[in-house]
Amino acid sequence: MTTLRITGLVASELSLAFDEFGQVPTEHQIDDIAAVMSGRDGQAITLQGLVALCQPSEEAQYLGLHGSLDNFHASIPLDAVLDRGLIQYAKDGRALDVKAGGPYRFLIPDHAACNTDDIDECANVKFLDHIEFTATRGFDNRPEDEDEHAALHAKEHGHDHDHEH
Ligand SMILES: Nc1nc2c(c(=O)[nH]1)N[C@H]1C(S)=C(S)[C@@H](COP(=O)(O)O)O[C@H]1N2
Ligand SMILES: [Mo]
Repeated sequence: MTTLRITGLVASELSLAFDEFGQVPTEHQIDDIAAVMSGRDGQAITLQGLVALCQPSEEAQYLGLHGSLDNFHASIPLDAVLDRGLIQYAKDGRALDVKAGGPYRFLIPDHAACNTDDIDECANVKFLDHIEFTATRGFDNRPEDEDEHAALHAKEHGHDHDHEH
């Protein structure tokens, strides 16, 4: 079973499996992502729910989002996403397929357009397998312009991508 590792400045480092996402209390569950993010569907827990589980320390200011499958990484200010960030773990009640960006995916309702802000669409990290709480900004290889987006999409073989730039 693929797990999501949670490490860094937290009281409890975790390795969460699909079943454990389902067991997160209802108050932190999003049963239909479409209700908060149009055009997306599936099930998620809120970032607040994750924070309740791992209890980051006061020093944790950045969230490192790691997708090791394709070596994609983002590091974003925690404050800016704490009240809206989601971790998608399912679609139609089943584990999220890699074709849909699984096993886990970070999603930010009301994100900015690519490259216009720290909290942009590019930070919706697919193939998420590791979240890291850090004091300072960590490694981030999000594309920085149109050319880098084009190069990234050219590399995407076999993944669903209906995204136009
Ligand atoms: N692992 C991974 N996550 C990724 C990317 C990527 O190349 N690899 N591309 C990012 C970028 S640049 C964008 S704009 C969004 C696109 O998400 P979509 O394909 O669901 O529209 O995914 C982001 N998440
Ligand atoms: Mo992007």
